[in-house]
Amino acid sequence: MNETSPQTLPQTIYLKDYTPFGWSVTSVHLTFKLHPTETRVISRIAFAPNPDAPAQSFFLHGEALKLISSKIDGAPCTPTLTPTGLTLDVPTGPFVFECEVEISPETNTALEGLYMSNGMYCTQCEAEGFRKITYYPDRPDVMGTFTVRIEGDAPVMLSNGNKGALGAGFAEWHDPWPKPAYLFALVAGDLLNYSDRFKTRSGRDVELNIWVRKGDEDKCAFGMKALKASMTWDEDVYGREYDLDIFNIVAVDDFNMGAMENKGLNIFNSSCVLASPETSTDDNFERIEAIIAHEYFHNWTGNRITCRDWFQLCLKEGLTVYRDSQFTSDLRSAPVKRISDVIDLRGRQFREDGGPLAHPVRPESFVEINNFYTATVYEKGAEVIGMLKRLVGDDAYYKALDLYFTRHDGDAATIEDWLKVFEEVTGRNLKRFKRWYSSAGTPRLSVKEKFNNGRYTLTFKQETPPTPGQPHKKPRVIPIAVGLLGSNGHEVQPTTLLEMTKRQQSFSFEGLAEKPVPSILRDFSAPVVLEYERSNAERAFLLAHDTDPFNKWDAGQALRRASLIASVTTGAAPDTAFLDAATRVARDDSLDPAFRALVLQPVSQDDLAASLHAQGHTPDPQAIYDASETMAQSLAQHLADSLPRLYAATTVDGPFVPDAKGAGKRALNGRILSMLTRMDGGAQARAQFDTANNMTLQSAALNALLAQDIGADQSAAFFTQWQSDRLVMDKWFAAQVAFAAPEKAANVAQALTTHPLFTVKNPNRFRAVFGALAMNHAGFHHASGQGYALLADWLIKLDALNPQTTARMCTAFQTFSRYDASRQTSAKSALERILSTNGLSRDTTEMVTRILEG
Ligand code: B3K
Ligand code: ZN
Repeated sequence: MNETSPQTLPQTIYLKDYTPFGWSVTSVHLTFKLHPTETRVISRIAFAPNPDAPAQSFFLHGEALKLISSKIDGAPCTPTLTPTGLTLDVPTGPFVFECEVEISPETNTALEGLYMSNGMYCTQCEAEGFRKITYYPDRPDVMGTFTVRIEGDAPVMLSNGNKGALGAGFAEWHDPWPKPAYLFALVAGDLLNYSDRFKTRSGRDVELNIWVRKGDEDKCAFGMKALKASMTWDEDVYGREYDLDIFNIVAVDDFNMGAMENKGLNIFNSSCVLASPETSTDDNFERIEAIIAHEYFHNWTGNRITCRDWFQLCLKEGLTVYRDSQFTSDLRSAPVKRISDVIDLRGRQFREDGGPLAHPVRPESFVEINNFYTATVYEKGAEVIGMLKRLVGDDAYYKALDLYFTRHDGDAATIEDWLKVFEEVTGRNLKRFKRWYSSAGTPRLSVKEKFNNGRYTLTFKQETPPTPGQPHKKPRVIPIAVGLLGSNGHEVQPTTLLEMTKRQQSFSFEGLAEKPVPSILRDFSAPVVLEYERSNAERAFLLAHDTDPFNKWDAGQALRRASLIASVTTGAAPDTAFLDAATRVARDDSLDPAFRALVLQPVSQDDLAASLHAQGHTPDPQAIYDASETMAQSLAQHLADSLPRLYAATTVDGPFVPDAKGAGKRALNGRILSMLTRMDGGAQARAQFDTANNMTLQSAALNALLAQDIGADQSAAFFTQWQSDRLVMDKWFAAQVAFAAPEKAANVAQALTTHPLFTVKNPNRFRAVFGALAMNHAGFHHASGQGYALLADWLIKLDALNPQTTARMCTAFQTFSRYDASRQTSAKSALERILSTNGLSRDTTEMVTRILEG
């Protein structure tokens, strides 16, 4: 299923080359005659010349299609076929193009286009999968109204829009909203529905369904609740209502990503919708709620207003991530959500921005667009919107959004359109701000302070290191939220927003009685690396007193990080300033348990490697691992006396409720239990494992034991208990690799690939093993080079089946040049081995080339 033959050089597509399509699509009729290997797709598409487009020849995308017949205005025609589509002479006025093609869903292992998963037909068209279904102008700026007829023997046959005629062996669907082909979807199979209804605020009665395989019906209630909460929230906060009579969600086991926002027919990776207390952790519940919201919110930000071209991807993704994070903050805890988002941003986006794969939030070129569904487009894209909202204020933000929705409803829009509504509503010039969209790399913000006669001055300097193709960076607009604390811990200056626009800029505060302690970048007001060298005493002070929860947490992180870096570079013992401060937080019952859990959470070893690298060291993954272990052990010892009491206090009475309150307590349970396990030889964890009545507590116990290499019995018991539940089995595969000691990780992963339940064809299972290996920092980067070699072996195997997931997993290698010469040599040879594979996909070729060329 490779997309490129080795002879064809992958072509680069540029933003600057955008030209509108020469025709518009007025209507699309599709008939599917379903068959596992010989599905027939009959299309009737009405085209009209587009007066705004330059003259061009008529071209329709199409890949891996067997053309059976084609007609123009009812008369047979003979298009010229190429590997990427067809060209044809067409009449000058409007015309109807009809064709019949044959495709083979069963052999489609790439999971793009129409494919099969456990006997069920299913589609994934974003970004460019529709061209594997039929010939079509497969680009987001071409929108048409679709009418679909599905013929087959499946009991349930679904497509976008509202229901049409339904009879023996067929189902029809009509979507009244014009849409690009990437939002097309079809599902057919033996499915059951969990249903409900929702009344929109203007009175539309909407049928809601979650479609699942038999046996999964009891895992839909939470997803349905999340869907209804999302529908209400979007009405309340953004004034956006649902616009069809039915909203369908389908769970599918084989899926390349989390979920897809097809109009009226969202398709979900089953791991992102199915939930039950026995099989899902609190993290799973929160993620499911957020993804359901995210896909639902796309109905307006993505579907009603779509993107002109794929370079504008952040227009829908950044905004929709921003909206789903607001939703989670409103439903759960805003500080906890902010802290978790920043952990994720630093872990994934900063890592991308600082390496060979760095690219702007709006990239200017690509080879394979699927390679640009990245943390930068999504998460940094969302941060840019957060900054904009901070700069213009809440009122102007919602006014601008209202204008955006009215002005661009039905459009395929651009970032320029988006910024223009803000300029019009606020009268601001956003030219400089726009650099956030065009310039890659994470700005480093350094700070100097001065205190003189009651005047306190902060001088900031911004510097963005070069990124591939962008050696020089212009200064950006950076919103810096600052508060000041007095020596007694009281706030002497509440949060103020400073707007930095220059390379270097000073801001002063007058009338202060003493030199304050600054709390800078509150709520993480901009996605930058703050370089402010403070004393550990000041950090401990902020951890104790800062009124901003994010900075309070970050002060603890900074303390822990400084101590770990000192251990790695000088062999210093864990810093007592950190141990004392963390102990105080852990014991402070007035603090939210979720917050305490976050303070006690270890610093990511990959982040430490990045910090060491930024400071000019060559990070040694084993030394980082050892220092992290020593730190965890010391903290457990420091807290030893309190651990039993703290552990007991994490008990949640009554039935499991996956809300923020219970989840916070259980998160703290996990942290305390992992410390206890270091002190009691695992007694408490074994007891918890045996009595747990929910997956959060059960997996916390298993993980704590596995981390100390004393979990073999529980792992076996877990397997016996859950072997028939595929989603829980993914946890089992992942945990063994994630918690393996560095020297064992690759062997454990390798052994798991011979397990009867391992399959390279299911992305969830593949990611469970190899995603976990890539996340085991010291294991993946082990000096033996085994981690690199093993991942390369399996990426080569996977690429022949599924290029998209392969390319994505290549990102594990993106940091290889941080490490020593011998590791670099092993990583390079693994990458070169991938690259020299015969028939390697365009997706993987692009990724590996970019990583190697850095
Ligand atoms: N828009 C989809 C992602 C499509 C990825 C294509 N490789 C899901 C989402 O962001 O909601
Ligand atoms: Zn999205």
